[in-house]
Amino acid sequence: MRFAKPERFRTIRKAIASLFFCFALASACFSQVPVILKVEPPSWWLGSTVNPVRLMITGRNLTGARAQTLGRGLRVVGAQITNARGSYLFMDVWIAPNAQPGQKQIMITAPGGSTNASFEILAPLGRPGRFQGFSPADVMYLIMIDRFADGDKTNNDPPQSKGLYDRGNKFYYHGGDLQGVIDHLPYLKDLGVTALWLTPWYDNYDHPNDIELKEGKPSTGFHGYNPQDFYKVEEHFGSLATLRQLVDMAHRSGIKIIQDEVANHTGPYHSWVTDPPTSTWFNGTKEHHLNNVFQTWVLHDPRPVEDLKRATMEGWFLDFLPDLNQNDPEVARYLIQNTLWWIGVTGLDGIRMDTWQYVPNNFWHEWTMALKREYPNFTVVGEVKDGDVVHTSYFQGGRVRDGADSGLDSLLDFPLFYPIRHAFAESKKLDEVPKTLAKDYLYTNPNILVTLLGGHDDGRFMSEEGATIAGLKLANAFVMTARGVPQLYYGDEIAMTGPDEPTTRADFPGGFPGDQRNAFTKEGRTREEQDVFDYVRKVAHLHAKLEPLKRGSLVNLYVSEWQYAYARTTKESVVLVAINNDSKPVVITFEVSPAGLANGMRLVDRLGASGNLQVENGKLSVSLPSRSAAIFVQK
Ligand SMILES: [Ca+2]
Ligand SMILES: [Ca+2]
Ligand SMILES: [Ca+2]
Repeated sequence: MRFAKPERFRTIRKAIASLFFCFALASACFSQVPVILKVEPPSWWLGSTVNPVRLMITGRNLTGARAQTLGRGLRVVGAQITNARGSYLFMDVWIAPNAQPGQKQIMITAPGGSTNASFEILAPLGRPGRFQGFSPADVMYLIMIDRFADGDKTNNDPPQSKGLYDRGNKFYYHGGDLQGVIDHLPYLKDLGVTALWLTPWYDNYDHPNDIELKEGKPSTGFHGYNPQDFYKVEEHFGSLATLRQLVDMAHRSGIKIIQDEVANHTGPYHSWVTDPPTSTWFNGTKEHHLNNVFQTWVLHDPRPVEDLKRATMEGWFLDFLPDLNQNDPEVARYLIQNTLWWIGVTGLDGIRMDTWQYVPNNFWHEWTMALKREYPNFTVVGEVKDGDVVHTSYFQGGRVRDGADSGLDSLLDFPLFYPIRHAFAESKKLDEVPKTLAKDYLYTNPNILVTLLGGHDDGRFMSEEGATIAGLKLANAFVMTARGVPQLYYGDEIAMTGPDEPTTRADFPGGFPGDQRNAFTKEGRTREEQDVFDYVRKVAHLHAKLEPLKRGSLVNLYVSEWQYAYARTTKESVVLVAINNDSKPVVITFEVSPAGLANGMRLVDRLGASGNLQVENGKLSVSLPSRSAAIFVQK
C-alpha cells in the first residue's frame, strides 16, 4: 500500500496532462474565431450628410473577414478590408432613410468562425438651440475640466485607472469633472459667460505616464491632450451621459459648449502605436519617426526647406506623441467622422482645435467642408501659438494656402495676447496693442478671432512681473470691448495666480471637497477677488447688453503711447471706449466724427471712471484717472 500513493500521483499527473492537451487542442481549434473589441463609430444618426458611414472594427482574427448586416435599416456596402494581423476591419455601412433607430447587428464571418458587432442607429438631435457656432456676440470661458470643480467624488479614483488621483501632485488628477461644470452653470451665467471651452474630454491613458516625466517624475493625462480612445469620455470626468446632460443644461442656460479636439497626434500609449490600423496610420513608427523641430515659419515660406517642413508637419511632438498621417484616407475618414460624431451625439456648438498648423491644409479643407455640410452654423477656432500676425493669419480659411483653403473660421489671437500682457500685466506702453490691430488686414476675418488675456498653456496674468489688479481690470475691459470673441480663463475673474504651465492650472478654490473657502460665492471671496469679479462681471454684462460691442465695427479715434480710444459702431448705435494705461491721470481730446458722433451728443461712462461728456466742435475731451477704462454710451 505504501506504493499506492506515487501510483495515484502518476494517475493524477496523467489526467492533468491530458486535460492540458485538451485545452491546448480546444484553444487551437477556437483561437481563429473572430473577436470584436471595438466598433468606431459605435453609432450614427439618421438623415446625416455622411452616408454610408465608414466603420473601423478593432478585434482579433479578422483576416479575410466578411460582414453582413442582420435585420433591416442597415446595409454593408462596398468592399471590406482587413489588415494582415487580422486586428482591424474597415467597411462602409449605409443607413436606410426609413430605418428604425436602435441597436443593429453586423455578422462578421472570418475563416475561423462568426461573431456579431453592434452598431446603433440614432434619431438625430433636434437642431434648434444646438450646433450654434460661436460669434463675437459671445463671451467664452476656458475651463480645465480636472481643475474647475469636483461634482462627483465617485469618479476620482476609478477602478480602470486607480492611483492617478492626487491633489497634492500638480501633474495628477485632482477630481474635477463634467458634473462640477454642470453644478456651476449658474455661477458662469451670472458672470456673463455665454460659451464654454472645455479642455479635451477624450479618454486618456489609465496609468502613470513614464515617457513624459514632469519634474523628473511620471505624469498623467489630466489635461486631456493624450487620447487613448477618441470615442470615449475620460472616466475621471464622467460618462457620455453626463456630457450630454452638460450640453443640454448649458443650452438651457444660454451657454454654448465648445469641444477641445486633437487631430494631430494621439497619446503615447494609444493601442494604435503598437498595432496601427494601416501601415501608414502614423507618420513613421514608434521606432522610426522624425522628431518635431517646430520650425513653423517654413510652413508659410514660399521656398521652404522641405526637410524642415516635413519634420515640422510629420515629426512626433517631443519625440513621443505619435503623429497621425491625415494623408492616409482611412485616417482622414476616421478623424472627420470622429469630429462629426461628438457633435451629432451631444449637440455641442463649436470646436477649439489643438495644434492646427501641424496638420496639412488639404485635410483641413475636407474636414471643415464635412463639418459645414452637416452643421452650417458651426464654428471652429484653431490653435496656432505664434505672436506674429504674418504667420498666424496664414492659417485662417477663406483663401488657398499650401494648395487648399483650410476653411478655418477663427484663430486664438496670440499676436494680440502678448501685447495685451505687455501693456496691461507688465504695465508697459499701450500702443503696441493698436499697432498689432493695424495688421488686421492680413486676416480674412479679424472680427471672429478669439481674443484672450490668459490660457492654460501660459502663466497667469497676475503672475507676470508687475501685474496689478488695476491692470487685470483694464485687460478685461479691453478684450470685452475690442473686436473679436472675448475669451476668459477660469479663475482670472478672481485674480488667481500661477507663473508657469502646471501652476496656471490650479484648482478653483471652492470647487473641491475639503476646500477652505468657496470663491464661487461672494462670501468665499477676498475683498480683492470680489473687486475683480464685480468688474469682470460688469464688462461681460455690458458686452451682452451693448449691441456695438458684439457686432460693431472697430473705429480707432486716439492712440498715444499710454492711451487708446476707439469706438464700436453699428448703424444704430455707438459705444466709445477710452483706456489710460499710464500711472498718472490724463485728459485726452480727439475727433469723434469718424465714429459718427454729432455735436451736442451727450455720453455717459458705464464703468463710472470718467464723468459725463458732450461732443463739442466734433471733439470729445475725456478725463481718465490713472490706469482706468471708460465705456461711453449715448445718454
Ligand atoms: Ca470627480
Ligand atoms: Ca482614462
Ligand atoms: Ca502632424
